[in-house]
Amino acid sequence: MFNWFRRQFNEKESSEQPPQTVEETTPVEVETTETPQTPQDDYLSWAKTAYQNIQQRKETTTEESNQTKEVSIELKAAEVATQTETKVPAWMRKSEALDKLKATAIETPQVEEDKISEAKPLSLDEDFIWSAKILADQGRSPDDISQEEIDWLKKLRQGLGKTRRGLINQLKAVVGQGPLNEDAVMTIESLLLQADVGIEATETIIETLQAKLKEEALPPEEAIAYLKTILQDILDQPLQNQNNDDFVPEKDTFNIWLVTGVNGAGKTTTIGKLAHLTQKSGYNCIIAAADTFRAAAVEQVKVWGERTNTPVIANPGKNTDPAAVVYDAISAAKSRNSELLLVDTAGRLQNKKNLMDELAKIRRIISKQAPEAKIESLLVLDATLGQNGLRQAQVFSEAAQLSGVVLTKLDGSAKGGVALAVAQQLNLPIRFIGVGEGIEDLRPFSSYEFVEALLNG
Ligand SMILES: Nc1nc2c(ncn2[C@@H]2O[C@H](COP(=O)(O)OP(=O)(O)O)[C@@H](O)[C@H]2O)c(=O)[nH]1
Ligand SMILES: [Mg+2]
Repeated sequence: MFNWFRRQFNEKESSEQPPQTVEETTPVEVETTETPQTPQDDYLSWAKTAYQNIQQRKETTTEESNQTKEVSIELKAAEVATQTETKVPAWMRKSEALDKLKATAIETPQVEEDKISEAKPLSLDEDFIWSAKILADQGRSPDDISQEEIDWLKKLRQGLGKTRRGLINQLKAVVGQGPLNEDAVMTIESLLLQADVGIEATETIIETLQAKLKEEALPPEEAIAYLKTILQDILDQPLQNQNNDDFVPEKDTFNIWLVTGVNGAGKTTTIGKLAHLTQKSGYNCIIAAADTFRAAAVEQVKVWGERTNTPVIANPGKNTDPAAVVYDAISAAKSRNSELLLVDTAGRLQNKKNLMDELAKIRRIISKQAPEAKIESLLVLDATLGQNGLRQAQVFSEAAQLSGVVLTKLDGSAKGGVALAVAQQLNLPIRFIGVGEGIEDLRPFSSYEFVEALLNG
């Protein structure tokens, strides 16, 4: 099982594998050739090895592949049989062969169809190689890469396409021209502001870049590499005041994640995607439907609960107290030994004071009912709103003691630069990003991958 929070396969599972299959899943070794390889060759062979290992893992873990093997063994046996039956009259052999053909013709395509619907086709294409390079550069080994990681990086790259095409490509062109004159600085400034990077982060970027380029003339490639490190530093800066670098639900602890944000930001969708991600990463999860302000909100959470096979605690009554729902959810979580409770909250109340009071009340209930719990409070921000979203964020940061941000809808936005504004202006780390409405379209945030997808897509 691939643990998305730790970005590795869960250890428990690998040790549980019977020894016979271990032999089969032994990672493919990179072929060592005596001639020195160029970095491109290295990446390509890394990608090929990762590709082969993913294929191999798929074959050894899916039941379908066992069926295929059986069928192919049968087919071979049938072939042998026809070969040995040479003494049988020609007309008989023909019909027998036809029967066999019919039998296998029905069987084989079925297996293939199953396989296709079960797993997405994987091909060693440009997307795969790009994603593989990103993983290789982070020191990952080609034998513990999951296909999902490749799929995700592909999505991330596509999701950031609008921002990249609109602005970042031009930025690359300017930065890549050598020392920055005043014109260049102005161009960079306006490009960053258009991508909603925000004034503060834009200033930091330009100052740092200029200082470096005054020190030494960097060739275009290196100037861009340097720009990438500046962006990554800005994104990572808020992590310095956090003790949870990777946002991982702690094992053997009761984790409670409060999900806040204005209406339509994507809270409920994020909760659904998070429930899916935590379940499939090996955690036991439960949801509290504490947005009781709108009746439809509870129904929406329930749909996600069904989709992800996650229990949802809700109160069917009208205008019920959200804190009471959270109270019930904590009891339910404890009796089920849940490791993670996700709390959906209302995005809009009669006024700002009500909203803040309600969030404060929920937090009080949590502290009282689950003092041992590790509480995190996530603010969901719609990237398409750019800087406007940040202003709303201020209200929540006062009320909810935020520990991080979920940036949604990057796929529909040319304002992907807002990630940098979040880090710089709110001083909050981005914990997850959403690049689509689908269940797989949300993953933990990686500043490295984000910047690569933004500048090197
Ligand atoms: N394109 C895109 N749409 C999203 C994303 N996240 C959420 N949405 C959509 O945004 C809309 C509002 O989401 P919802 O979860 O109901 O927001 P809430 O009011 O904060 O709970 C829905 O139509 C979602 O499908 C995303 O990452 N990309
Ligand atoms: Mg909602």
